[in-house]
Amino acid sequence: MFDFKNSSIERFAGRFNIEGNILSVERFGSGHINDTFCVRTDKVGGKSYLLQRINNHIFTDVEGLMANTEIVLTHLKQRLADLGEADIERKTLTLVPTHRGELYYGNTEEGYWRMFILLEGTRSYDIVETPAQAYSGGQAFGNFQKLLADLDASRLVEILPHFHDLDFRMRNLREAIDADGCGRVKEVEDVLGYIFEREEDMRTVLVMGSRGELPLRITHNDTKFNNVLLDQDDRVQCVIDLDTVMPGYVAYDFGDAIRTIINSAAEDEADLSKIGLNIPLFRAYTEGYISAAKDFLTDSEIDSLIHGVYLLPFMQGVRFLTDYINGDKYYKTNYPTHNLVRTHAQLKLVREMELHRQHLTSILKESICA
Ligand code: GN1
Ligand code: MG
Repeated sequence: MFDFKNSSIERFAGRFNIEGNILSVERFGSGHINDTFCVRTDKVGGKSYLLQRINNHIFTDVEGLMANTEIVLTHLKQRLADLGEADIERKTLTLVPTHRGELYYGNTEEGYWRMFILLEGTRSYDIVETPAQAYSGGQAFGNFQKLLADLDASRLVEILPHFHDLDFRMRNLREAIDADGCGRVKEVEDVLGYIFEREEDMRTVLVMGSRGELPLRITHNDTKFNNVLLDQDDRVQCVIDLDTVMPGYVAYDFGDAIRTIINSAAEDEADLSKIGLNIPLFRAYTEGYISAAKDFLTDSEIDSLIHGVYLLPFMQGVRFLTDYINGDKYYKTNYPTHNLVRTHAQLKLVREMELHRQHLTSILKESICA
């Protein structure tokens, strides 16, 4: 667990090329992997910054990760400039280099650190509140895919291979069960039964991909709604968290966004009765996404979107459960059964979706025809 004192965090912030003297450093955001801090300075009217400690147990190739981030940001800025957009600095993240001109600072003892400019006047939502916000989110991720469509994927390191490959995730789960390092398998037998029953149905996107029906595009791969910044009027400002930008199928990005948007409760809600589907938000996100992506999506990709919707909460449940069985080594947890509670919450969402399968499918069809 992270236990640096604020004074040492200030020391790391001081490695970067910031304007002014540091006034304060505070924890920021709700990510499960990296540690993020907001750094404010005494420069009047000056910028504030986000300092992040990269989780190098997960992102073992920090050099590759940061090279990817720079390639993606440079491409996004160039494409926005080509389109004649104003205010590009507020529409993409901007890295702040170290005093030595490097993209990150770090080593095995002190950890690995990077810095971005904080986009003032923006906010992210862990739970979506209005259809306007959901629509903006859909536009944001649709545009993101569109802007990256002409980036040569071979320039990017595949930073976490097989990230959304269900077969890989199921293999990890089976290995965790076989090892049963913490003796937790016994208490999760019911959940495992539910997962194995659905495994084959959930392979549809993989099957479509292996038949060559789905193009690999550069996708975001972590399209939780809180990875979009909206402005004060809930218009799209910027897509954040570029750590997992890699080749993938659009159904993965669509499904992961819907997973967080359609849920009327938090990702880790313990009271399962609170987990239901907010259908108007599903419709709004879908319309926003299709409005941005309809020019480039193929018919098969459109057909794949609904399968992504079931797959992503299912796969997230599998990932949380695997980590629970392994003794909570991957995700940050706030209490001992946190990963199990998260698992139940994700699988409840899948069950709700199964109940509303026809309704969701018809909304998708309507949005595409609109
Ligand atoms: C992690 O970093 P964060 O919290 O945005 C995870 C995602 C999961 C998400 C679940 C690199 O994302 O894949 O969907 O938690 N990122 C990684 O909330 O594993
Ligand atoms: Mg992330």
